Amino acid sequence: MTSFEQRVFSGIKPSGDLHLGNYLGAIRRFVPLQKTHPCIYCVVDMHAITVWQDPADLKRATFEVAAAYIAAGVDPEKHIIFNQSQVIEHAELAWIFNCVARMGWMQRMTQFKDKAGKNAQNVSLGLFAYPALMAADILLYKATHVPVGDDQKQHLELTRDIAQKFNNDFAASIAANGLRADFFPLTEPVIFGPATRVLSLRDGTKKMSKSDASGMAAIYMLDDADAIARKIRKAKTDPESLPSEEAGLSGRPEAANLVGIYAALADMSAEQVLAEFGGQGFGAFKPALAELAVEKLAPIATEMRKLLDDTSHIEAVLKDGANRARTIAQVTMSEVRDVVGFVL
Ligand code: AQP
Repeated sequence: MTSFEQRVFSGIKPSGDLHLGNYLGAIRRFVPLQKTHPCIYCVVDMHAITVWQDPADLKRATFEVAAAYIAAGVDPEKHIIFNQSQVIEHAELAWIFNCVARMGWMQRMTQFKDKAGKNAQNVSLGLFAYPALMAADILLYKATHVPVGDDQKQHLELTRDIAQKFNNDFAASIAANGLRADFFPLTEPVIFGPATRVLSLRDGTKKMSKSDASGMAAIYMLDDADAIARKIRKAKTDPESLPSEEAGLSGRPEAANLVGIYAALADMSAEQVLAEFGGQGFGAFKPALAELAVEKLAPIATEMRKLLDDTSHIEAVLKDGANRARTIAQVTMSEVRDVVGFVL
């Protein structure tokens, strides 16, 4: 069987202010993949509305995510940046996947359980169906690789299950239409290195998140140098000094989190960071981390602010990206309609 053309897809929800977790877990990884793969980076606005979004905030956040992609170094001419709702085929394929995915699979999704909490009867149906839409986002482009943070691992596994079940259920029709038997690829997550799961600065049991009520829990991509330094200074830690080896971080989630952030920002391993800072207390480590975070984030924030001051460039990028994404999506959907048996 011939291999699939290698293609990267990933997306971020415009559901609040972007933070260091979004940057280190996802956006930062988007950039080097451009050298080796055609890449499609989406602002997943249809995912954002699975929880209430004020319409004006949704527009502002959509521009912010697109600005972050561009400012971090994604090239919108060589690759594709667009917002999901402009390519309606995402919704169409998601519906078909709602009919392929099983209730039991969806009920196992830990992110739904976390987000719904005790309120499961009162959240939107969209929040429950979210992973089927995510599978559609990826498979519409037959993407082979998806760079994401660790929290998305289970959704990627579900995407593979949906692809496999679609390929099996419709095997005869796929063959009758002269299409390759493995119609949808089994997509690989790209999750490696430090900071694949950045934790809240206030609570080492929770991930850093846009929807955290405390502004001190996250470093936002648009925070200024003072805010970054203040949040790192006040980050929850323990009284011990840093160990010289990674094993010494076990059972110390807050310390491990700060070391992981330093390692990711400096392009080092956690071992290398500890070789430098082992034996030192947080009084010495936190200012070094703050300085590094400002050095790495400030140029991106400056470029984002410039792009957001006049959104006409971003709007043109999103429109052009949507046109190019739609061209690929329409080919897949026309095959899918044939395979499913819809009369054209
Ligand atoms: N804390 C994190 N550490 C590492 N990676 C993270 N990502 C999110 N939080 C962290 C990665 O960022 C990408 C985009 O995520 P998303 O916006 O689509 O959804 P999310 O994971 O639910 O992000 P948030 O920030 O927690 O948003 P809210 O609070 O609105 O739900 C993904 O690749 C994700 O792994």
